Amino acid sequence: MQIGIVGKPNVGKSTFFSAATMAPVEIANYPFTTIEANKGVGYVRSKCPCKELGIKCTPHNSGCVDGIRMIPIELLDVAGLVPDAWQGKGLGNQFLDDLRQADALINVIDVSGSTDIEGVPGKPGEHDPREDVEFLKKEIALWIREILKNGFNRMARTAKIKGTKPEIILADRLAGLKVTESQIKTAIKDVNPPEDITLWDDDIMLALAINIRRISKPMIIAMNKADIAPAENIDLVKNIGDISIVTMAETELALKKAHDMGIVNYIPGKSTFSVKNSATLNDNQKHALEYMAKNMEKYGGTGIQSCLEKAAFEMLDLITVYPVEDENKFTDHFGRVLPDAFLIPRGSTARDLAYKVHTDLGDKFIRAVNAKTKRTVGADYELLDGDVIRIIANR
Ligand SMILES: Nc1nc2c(ncn2[C@@H]2O[C@H](COP(=O)(O)OP(=O)(O)OP(=O)(O)O)[C@@H](O)[C@H]2O)c(=O)[nH]1
Ligand SMILES: [Mg+2]
Repeated sequence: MQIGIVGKPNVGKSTFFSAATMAPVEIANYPFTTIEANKGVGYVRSKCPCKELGIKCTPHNSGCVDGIRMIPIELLDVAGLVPDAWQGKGLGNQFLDDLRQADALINVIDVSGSTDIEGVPGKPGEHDPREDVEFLKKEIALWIREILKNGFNRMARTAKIKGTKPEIILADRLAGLKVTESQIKTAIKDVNPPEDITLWDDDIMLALAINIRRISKPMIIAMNKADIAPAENIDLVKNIGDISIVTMAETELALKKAHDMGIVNYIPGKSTFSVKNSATLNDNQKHALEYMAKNMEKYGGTGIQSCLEKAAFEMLDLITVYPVEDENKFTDHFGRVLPDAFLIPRGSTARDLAYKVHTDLGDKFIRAVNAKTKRTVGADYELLDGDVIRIIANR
């Protein structure tokens, strides 16, 4: 699973990325600081079955702190996008190509309105943050439309003669974009275009592109720089009706660094932190920490952790499952207890999980055992959040 961090330049995408992954990346108050995409790993939290099962886990692909699993999720920080990027403006559409593999998008916006549509700094309240939301959706849709249109006319004529289904033609255009045929089918149904696909014009293609993006790359809005935002700006963006969350990426990054330096105790996702030894701090540090504490109280935290979790568990509707080799000891081959936590879409089956562990395990699947209940389940068993599963396959 990969989440793309997108938005206009200078809104705090790299700050968000760095705070979530703790990877050192370039951050600066001017547009186009990031040119090459940054790839890294962030974490989402989910209750580990160790407590409920009364066992001590030895995590391998993830971490477990006090019965809370920290499960890895891939993040991608791309270059800023300006209006008409799809036609090559700004850094152009190269970075749009970086987003091909993304399963969901976090649109980081400057809710303070202190940067214009191209990311040039100004004062809070000068720019309408709703524009940051609308232009981005349009740019991505226009980019998808260009991909759809490439070679479409010729294919449409052949398809008309052969009677090929339109979703097959479109899926072929969008190969490599992580869009499924069934998602395209849903998008076509929503647009309801003429049956004769040779009649599909630019407007129809745009409507299809908008729907394909909405279905295949759902988007959450991170209302960043909330610490300096006029209160009414947050309401304006909320009123658009999209899934959104208030964020303060700079605060999250500062707190994580202060935690690593032993200045504060801060657990990501919490709405408070504690100062370890205030006697050692200078006045500037004290003021900065007080300012951060006040903003966090106002918004219930920095929003970074919640944003990732909303994206994973609400937008993508992922659940967590734990494959094991021994259903009695809950261990893998090496005796590690509940080693791996996998994020998988709700509705996935035991066989889907087998394929996720290893192609061979999927191909040679015989049956599975629900390790919590010790019941045997079949290939079509629909996994539940927190399931511990042993897969039995042919050797
Ligand atoms: N006040 C405030 N400033 C922030 C916040 N997050 C980031 N910034 C500042 O915004 C500026 C831009 O941050 P970046 O992370 O480089 O932004 P970006 O979106 O990656 O920019 P490009 O790579 O140029 O597209 C920097 O000066 C950050 O310190 C925040 O939550 N609050
Ligand atoms: Mg950047």
